[in-house]
Amino acid sequence: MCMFNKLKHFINGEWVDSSDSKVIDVINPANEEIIGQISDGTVEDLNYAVQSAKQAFSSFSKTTKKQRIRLLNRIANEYEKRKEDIVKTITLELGSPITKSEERHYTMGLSHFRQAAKELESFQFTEEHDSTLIHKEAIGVSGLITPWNFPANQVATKLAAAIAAGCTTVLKPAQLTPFTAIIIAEVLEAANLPKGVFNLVNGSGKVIGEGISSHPDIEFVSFTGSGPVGKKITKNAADSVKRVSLELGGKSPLIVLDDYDMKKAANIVLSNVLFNTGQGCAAATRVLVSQNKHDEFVKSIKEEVPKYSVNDPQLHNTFIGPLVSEKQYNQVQEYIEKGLKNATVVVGGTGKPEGLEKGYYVRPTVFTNVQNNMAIAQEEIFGPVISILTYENLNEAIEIANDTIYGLAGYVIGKDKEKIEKISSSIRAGRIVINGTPADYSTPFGGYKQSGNGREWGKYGIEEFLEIKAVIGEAK
Ligand code: TAP
Repeated sequence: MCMFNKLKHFINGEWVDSSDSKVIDVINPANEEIIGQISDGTVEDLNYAVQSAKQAFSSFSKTTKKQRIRLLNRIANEYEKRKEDIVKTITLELGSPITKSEERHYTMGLSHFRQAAKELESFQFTEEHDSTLIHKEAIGVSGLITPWNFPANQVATKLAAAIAAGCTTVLKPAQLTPFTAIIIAEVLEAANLPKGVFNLVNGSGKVIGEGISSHPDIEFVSFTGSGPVGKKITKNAADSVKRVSLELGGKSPLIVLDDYDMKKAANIVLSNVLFNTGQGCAAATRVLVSQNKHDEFVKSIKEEVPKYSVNDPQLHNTFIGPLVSEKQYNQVQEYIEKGLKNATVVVGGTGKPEGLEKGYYVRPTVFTNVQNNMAIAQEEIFGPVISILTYENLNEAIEIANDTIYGLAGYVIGKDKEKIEKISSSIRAGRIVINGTPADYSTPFGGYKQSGNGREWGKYGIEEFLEIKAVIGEAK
């Protein structure tokens, strides 16, 4: 039975039919049943959306800061009214445990709209440099391409920043989790966003994603997702010299210092990596412990893992739901098989947890005796899989931590301030998290190296959607 039948795109302020009747089924990963359908959008649909965003740009880019602050707050208010729908939908389409959909996913989406409004209060769109006035202007029609792992957060962070900057937008959400984006479109409609400022075209990455990347009337693409797709988007964008902001994957290191309680350290690691069933780009999946503390840490991991229950995401005490799709399930199984061949398994393994044969459930798995050149230490698995490596001294730990193509995040757990400072200044990554401290939405999020080249969240996210103009002689 179809629960969601959302075949229309949102273009130019209205819900419109697709130009083709092809549809995409959306699956509930907890039971593998179809929960609804979306349209498999076409280039024609995309062109209409871009044209409407282009038309809206001239007036929307001239709106005042005050107008956009009011708009962002209206959006946040309407978003709050849809809380129950958003929470339930994220659980249905992503498989996120219902409590996490509420506490984390829903809240992150809301926070970006509120934060963007707050940032605008003090944001300077002009600066004086002697006789020159520097203006920061909306970059233009922006294409937003989002992944499935945080359906509300990923859409909201891009959209809030684009609206704050005065840009008009065309969004293509991931086909695996499109219904949260559809609710957000309804939220924007209810908030009376001027028509054409936001357009939603559902469909595949191949057609709509590539169409956005190469469209001559789109000035900027903000993408979050995998490295290979990010590279493809950059290549497709080259002909029209559009700016591309990439938020890609990671294989983030976490260094545990000897002076910390190993049980507490194990729980910081587990709650970080097992959240969202390991489907997080900044997950701390490469854990470095000293040789002295290795056995104690591994023992703590073994004892603590059972507290993170894998179960139906509708149940309130579930910590780990299913993976999002069969493809993701197979990918994670392949990595666990590789780990079993090359390293020592501490807990978990291949196959589904007992009693959860239907749905894309996996066993949280931890490996030790991992060498840094192994696939499980270097490649993004995007599942609840942790690799433990050992170090002899801090310099070696830092060297191993940096020996990766990624640089999204780095983590340290410990007490010694000097060592923490040395680690945080030496790890080449966009954010360093000390002792599991929760992030604040005004801080930048983004990667070094192959984890990307842009920043999201707070004022840093708004800056991505701006061009800089110097008007020489304008200042007194
Ligand atoms: P991607 O393929 O990167 O999908 C992300 C978004 O890009 C989706 O909206 C996708 O559309 C779209 N897309 C796909 N091909 C495109 C193209 N040629 N041009 C423009 N857009 C395109 O991610 P995935 O396949 O869902 O996941 C694969 C792996 O990527 C995961 O296992 C994980 O390692 C990584 N991943 C990383 C992140 C983050 S946050 N760094 C998020 C998701 C996945 P569709 O609707 O067709 O999928």
